[in-house]
Amino acid sequence: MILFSSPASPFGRKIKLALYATGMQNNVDVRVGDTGDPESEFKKLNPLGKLPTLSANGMPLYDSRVIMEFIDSEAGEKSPLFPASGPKRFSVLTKVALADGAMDAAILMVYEGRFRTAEQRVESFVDYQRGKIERALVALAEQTGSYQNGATPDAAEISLACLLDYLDLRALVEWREFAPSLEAWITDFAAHAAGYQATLAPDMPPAPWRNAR
Ligand SMILES: N[C@@H](CCC(=O)N[C@@H](CS)C(=O)NCC(=O)O)C(=O)O
Repeated sequence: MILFSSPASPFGRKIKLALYATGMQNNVDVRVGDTGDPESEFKKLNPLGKLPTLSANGMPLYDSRVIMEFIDSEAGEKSPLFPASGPKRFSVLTKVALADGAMDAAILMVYEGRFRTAEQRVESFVDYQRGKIERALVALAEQTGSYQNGATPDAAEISLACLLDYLDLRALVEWREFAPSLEAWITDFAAHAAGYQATLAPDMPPAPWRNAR
């Protein structure tokens, strides 16, 4: 299997952490996809040109939620990613949608700076996206208890960790203001979730739970 991602992609990191959580991290060849290059190999697999994209024995899979489902099904009954059925399953799926939606808003804030000049910047658009992130953080903190030390993370916990670290990487929103309880949570997550340090983006700002790189 080939995973196209990029070192800073929070959605790509979800997949990397899911591979660790299921013990499948060595089954995948991770390659860098360049979203800015029209000729980048992964765009032949994913016409949307988005990362992550997985080639599973030739079958293209995207987006990150579909790939998470694929990893879950490959891992079989022992997969920690999604409860099999019932309210617990839909609770995890909805938390994933919430954290992923905040990451989408964060990416749009980054792209506002990347694709528009300073004169073209639309502040109301940036504020609109920031509002989504801030509300999501409050809700995620309300919904998230302590991380179960030693337990492998589920898909919702993986998305939440990727969101918090991406907000720090791009310095988009000071999440500790809106979700102070998540600082203890991510400290526990970082200490116990396999692959946490190995999958951090380069150039992450320091935090007590991150090893210096
Ligand atoms: N809903 C998608 C979002 C993926 C996404 O936005 N990825 C970013 C990189 S982190 C990307 O590929 N951006 C390029 C683009 O939007 O064209 C998923 O869950 O995989």
